[in-house]
Formats: sequence, structure tokens, C-alpha cells
Amino acid sequence: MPRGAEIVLACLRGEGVDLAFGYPGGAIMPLYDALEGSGIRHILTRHEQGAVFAAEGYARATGKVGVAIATSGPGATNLVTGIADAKMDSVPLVTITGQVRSPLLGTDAFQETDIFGLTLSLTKWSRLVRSIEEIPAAIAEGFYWARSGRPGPVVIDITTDALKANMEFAGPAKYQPAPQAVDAYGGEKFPAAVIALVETAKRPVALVGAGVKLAGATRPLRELLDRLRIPSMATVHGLGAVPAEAPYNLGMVGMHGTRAANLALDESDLLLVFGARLDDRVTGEPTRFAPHARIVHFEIDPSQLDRARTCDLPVVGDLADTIPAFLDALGRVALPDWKGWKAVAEGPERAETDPRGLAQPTVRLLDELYRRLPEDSVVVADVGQHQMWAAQRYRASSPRGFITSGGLGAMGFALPAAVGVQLAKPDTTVLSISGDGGFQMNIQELATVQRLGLPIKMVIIDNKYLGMVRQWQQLFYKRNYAETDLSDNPDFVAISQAYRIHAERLGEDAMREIPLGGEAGGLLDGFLASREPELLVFDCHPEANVYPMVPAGAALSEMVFEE
Ligand SMILES: Cc1ncc(C[n+]2csc(CCOP(=O)(O)OP(=O)(O)O)c2C)c(N)n1
Ligand SMILES: [Mg+2]
Repeated sequence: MPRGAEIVLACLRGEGVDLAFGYPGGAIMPLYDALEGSGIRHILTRHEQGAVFAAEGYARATGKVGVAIATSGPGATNLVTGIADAKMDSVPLVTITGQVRSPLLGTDAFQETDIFGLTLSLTKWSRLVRSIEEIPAAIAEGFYWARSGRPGPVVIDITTDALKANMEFAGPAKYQPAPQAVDAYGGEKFPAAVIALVETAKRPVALVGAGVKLAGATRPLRELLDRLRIPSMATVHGLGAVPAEAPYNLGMVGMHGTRAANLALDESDLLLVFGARLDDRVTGEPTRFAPHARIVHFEIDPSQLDRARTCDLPVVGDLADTIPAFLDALGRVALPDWKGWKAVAEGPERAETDPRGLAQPTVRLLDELYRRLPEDSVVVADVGQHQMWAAQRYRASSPRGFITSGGLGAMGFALPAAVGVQLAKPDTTVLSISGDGGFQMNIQELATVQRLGLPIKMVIIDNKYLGMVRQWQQLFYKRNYAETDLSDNPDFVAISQAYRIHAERLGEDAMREIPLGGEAGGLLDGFLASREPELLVFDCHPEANVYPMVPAGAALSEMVFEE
């Protein structure tokens, strides 16, 4: 009779899992004992946060469920940031944690933490499994919820005695919830009211979020936008879904969005939202968001409607159904020609940088890197100023090509997430972009990169500051740079070399030459072409800022362009 640990692994295989990230310890030891021959490749990271971010990177790049494994107590608590991140950004994730023996539950046993209780508000579904009999159903149900509807994180906490017990096992369980009466679009006639709004709108815009990618609806969305040809913009997670070269693409919207996108949204009279939850980084001051617009919101998760402002017409349902239905219904009407309106939005201006030019070399570096990337590359950005520059300059039309911690904004995400992406896509170029602060939050994963020989292209934008916080201190706290100075940074090149990873430093001046000097160009070519891990440390001006910026509490129309 198989042990509980073997049954867990067999159930994971049954869900299609062949790769998991994790870190062992006492309570989860039976699972590690059963790994060999299970058909699951386990990647040992150097920190549980590395494991959960890597699982997220894998999930974000593929749409498949990412799996992270940890022991009880500190192992489990080290997963919490990743679980919160997956909730915010709708990432399908299953974490499996060992728990103390069931008779010890609630006794403050060694390494006992109530990870189930701790993550209740962060998960889509979770279960404390106390007996071997519960294992197959828990895993089936967990995977169902992780990937269904709006995807998200699941915690399955399994006691050691359940992992060690034996029972007859006929095979993985299946889970199908009882059908519920939901008020969602189910293939009937597309709401005529939406079409009527489109026909009468004078200044319509489309706002595209992560939901389009999650639904696999990028292609119908593009067909729709090509039919409408109205000014279109993306949230940070929608980047790559709107075709970058389309004349109607206004780029990113929100706090560091383009002038064109923010102004078009502010002036619009009809806002078509596709799979975006409209958080405050997108809307600016919510009460003054899109003040003249009716909102039609295409969304799978009704709890995401009416967040910023009441939406006038929700279209609830899977975007893979509702967008084609919308397109089909539009085929039967004559659309207005929004010529004058489009001219407003189609100006040459996309993303502006700072007027003092301090960010120019960094922006140029990103442009030069992006220009050299194959179209199917994946860019993974950390959190801070470099993240916003990386998003602003992103030009590829690859729906899963730009990955970042958006909703939670968790520093330290990029390096381990890039590990997960590269393992999911061994032949794809993966470029990770971190700040000097965030890189140090999971720097230990250089060991994972090196050991697996992952050819990740790692860039550190080294401005010697917690730059995004410093920017706010400069603009809103009278330049009181309290505790954001990182001028005593370690020598990242030497650190990388100690991990046996090749590293180079590149100065700002090289990026001021027009055209780009042969030496710098050659360095970038070589950096991207090699099939080895590489680190590039770029000296960014310490006081470079990200513009435009919508100050907290301001409306999108109140962007600032200089200090
Ligand atoms: C885990 C975590 N702690 C704190 C913050 C707050 N925070 C947001 S951006 C930022 C600065 C990031 O500095 P760095 O990584 O050097 O990137 P830069 O902004 O300089 O490009 C900080 C501290 C955060 N987002 N995540
Ligand atoms: Mg920095």
C-alpha cells in the first residue's frame, strides 16, 4: 500500500505537474523521501520565497499551475509573500506544506504555525489535511480552484502522520463543483445595450488587463481592437496583449502611464474594460477616474466589478466567450468613424522620460536590450523605478512576455521568477531586470541559477538608492532621503563571480553615445547571445526619476512631468 507522500505525488502527476519548487524540512520529509521516481522534477531553491516566486514565474509564463513545497513553521511562513502576490495578480499556484503530527496540532509544537489560518484572506481555497484519506480529494479540489475562473493561490497543509500513513489508492480523484446559478454570459444573445453604447459613443477607449491573457483571449481581443480601432491602452499586466505597433496602441495607463493613455482615458465618454480590476495604480484618485465615461466591464470575477467606480454595464463571463460574442455582435452594425477623437490619441508621443535627462541612459539601455531580444522573449521586472521604465519601454507583442509583481509589488520577485520562467521555457531568452535593492532580497538564488546552468540574462539597474521610495521622498517629503541610501552596496560583479556567474559593469556614459559605441553594442550583443547565466550591472544616475507620474490622490489628468 502506498504512503500518503506517494499518493500526494501521484495526485500531482495526475494534475499534470512535472516540476515543483521547494525546500525540505522536518514535517515535509516524508514527501521528499518519496520524490525519487515520482516523475516530478524538484528544484531546490535557496529560500522558500525563491521557491514560491519561481513557481509563480513558471505559472505566469505558461498559464499552468505552479507548485511550491515547504516544511511547517518557518518554511511555510516564508511562502506567504508569494501566496499574497499570486492572489493579487491572479496566478494559479498550489503550495504544499508539511504540518506537525495531527495529535500535536494546537499545542505550539516545534515548528507549528497555522499556515491555513494565516493565509485565509490570501487564498482562493485552502485545506488542512489531517489524515491520508483526505489527500486525493484535497489535491483535486485545490487544483480545480487554483486554475478555474479567475486563477489564484491554494494552500494544502498536510500533517506528517498523513504523509507517513499507508492506504489503498486507486488513482487521483476528480473534482467538479455542483453547478451554481451564476449570472454570467452563457452564449445567449450579446447584450444589445453594450452595442448601443458603442454606436453612440463619441470618445470610446479600450483598457486591457491581465484577464485577457489569463483567458487565452488575446487573439479575439486583437481582432476586436482591429475592428474598433479606438484608442487602446494596457495595465502593466495587459502589456503585450494590445499589438505594440498598432496605431491605436497608447501604451501603459496609470500612475506611470503615458500621457496619451491617461489623457484619453480622462476625456473618454465610453470605457471598455477587458479583464482589469482597476486598482488605484491604474485609476489615480478613484472618485475622479474617467469622469465623463460610461464603463462597460468585461470580467470573469464579479467581485472585481465596481471597485473604483460603479460600472454601468458589466459583462460577466469568460473573456474567451464574451469577447468573440462582442465581436460577432459588432459585425452587424455600422460603427462610427471616430476620426477626430483618434487623432487626439494617435499623437507620436508614447512614453516620456524626465526633462533633466537623468533617466535617459537607463532608458536607452532598456531600448537597446529590447531591440536585440527575439520577439518571443520574456522580460521579468522587479519592483521600483526600473520596473516602471522596463514597462514603459516594453514594445513586444507577446501576451506572456512581460512578467512582474504588479498588485503586491514584492521586491525580490524578479530573479527567482526568472528561474521559473527559464525552466518552463528552456529555449527562450529570459531577461530579468532588478534594482540594486530588490536584487539583494533574493540574491541567494544566484546559486540556483548557477547550479542549473540557466542562461538567464540578469540586469541590475544600480542607482544606489531604493529609488522609487527616494523619488517620493524627493517629490513629497522635501528631499528627506531617510533610509533609502544604498551607496554602500556590495560589489555585485564580485558577488556574482563568487557564485561562478560571469558579470560585467557598464557605465552610464556608454549609453549617451549616438550611435551606440561599438564596445557597448558588442557587450550587449554578447550578453544576450551567450547560453550561460550572465549578470550586467548598470550604473544609473542616483537621482533619475520616472515620469510621467500621477501623484497619489490625484486624477490621471494631473500627471506631473518634472520635479
Ligand atoms: C518587499 C518590499 N519591501 C518594500 C517595498 C517598498 N518599495 C517599493 S519600491 C522600493 C525601492 C526599490 O529599490 P530598488 O530595488 O533599488 O529599485 P529602484 O526603485 O531603485 O529602481 C521599495 C523599498 C516593496 N515594494 N517590497
Ligand atoms: Mg535602486
